[in-house]
Amino acid sequence: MYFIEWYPRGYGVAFKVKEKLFETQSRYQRIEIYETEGFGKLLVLEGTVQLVEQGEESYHEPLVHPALLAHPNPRKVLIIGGGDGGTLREVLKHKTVEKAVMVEIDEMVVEISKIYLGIDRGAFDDPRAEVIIGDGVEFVKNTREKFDIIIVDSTDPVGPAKQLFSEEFYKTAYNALNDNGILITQAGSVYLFTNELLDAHKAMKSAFDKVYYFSFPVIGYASPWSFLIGVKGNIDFAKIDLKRAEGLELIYYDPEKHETLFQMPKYVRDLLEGKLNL
Ligand code: AG3
Repeated sequence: MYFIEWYPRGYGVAFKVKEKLFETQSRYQRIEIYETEGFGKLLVLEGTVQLVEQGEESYHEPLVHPALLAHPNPRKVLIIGGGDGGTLREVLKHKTVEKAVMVEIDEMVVEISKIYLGIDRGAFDDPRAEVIIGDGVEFVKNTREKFDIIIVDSTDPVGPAKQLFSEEFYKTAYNALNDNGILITQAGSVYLFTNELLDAHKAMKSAFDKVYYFSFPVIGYASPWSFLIGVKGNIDFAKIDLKRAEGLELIYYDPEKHETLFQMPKYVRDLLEGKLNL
């Protein structure tokens, strides 16, 4: 038995699976959990791979740590999405963090992840964590709180997540950041969602003072995967505080080699920099 996620142009990512452990239709999406042969449990939303237990750090580490180490003193962090708790877990590894608010639209994802995955490894019970079930777009628009970091751990830019890649959202997120702040988002497969990456990059550029991008090979996704960073104020995302990286216990992202994050296939870099058009 196999689970296959089909990307455009007939490109597939497949896992051999022992069994389907759970399936339901929530208010927002189809949720499935499989037991794979070699990677532990697999979480699938709307037919797209969200994570495999053995390898999820290859997504959560680059999503969280470069931003938290580039910021001089990240105390308040907002996570949009991230219902499985992996992002929250990585954020709370940072001692500077006093409060991490996670706004997830689909309560079922949180509940099912607690039962079948447990990858939050206790993060949901951390006194610094606050979980809100609600729409991240609305939350960012209406909140009076300001954050040092906003992390968008969303599904692909279709359906409910589409708004999270728009200029309008990035502008409201900019306002919800402190004077020096960073927003980071997953931005899709470099080769197979290039248009979506370019659109999100353009939208972010019209909202933020500086925009960075990087790619990372994520287990279970059509790699390399892209990440976009919007900076409010004057933070240099290319430089991190190595001292604060001590003791983080990382597997994939290597703070000592932070500069290697920024490699991007040449034609994609040219597209992003406007030197080449599709
Ligand atoms: N967030 C989903 C990233 C996008 C995956 N897309 C895909 N496979 N087509 C992951 C949630 C983990 N916290």
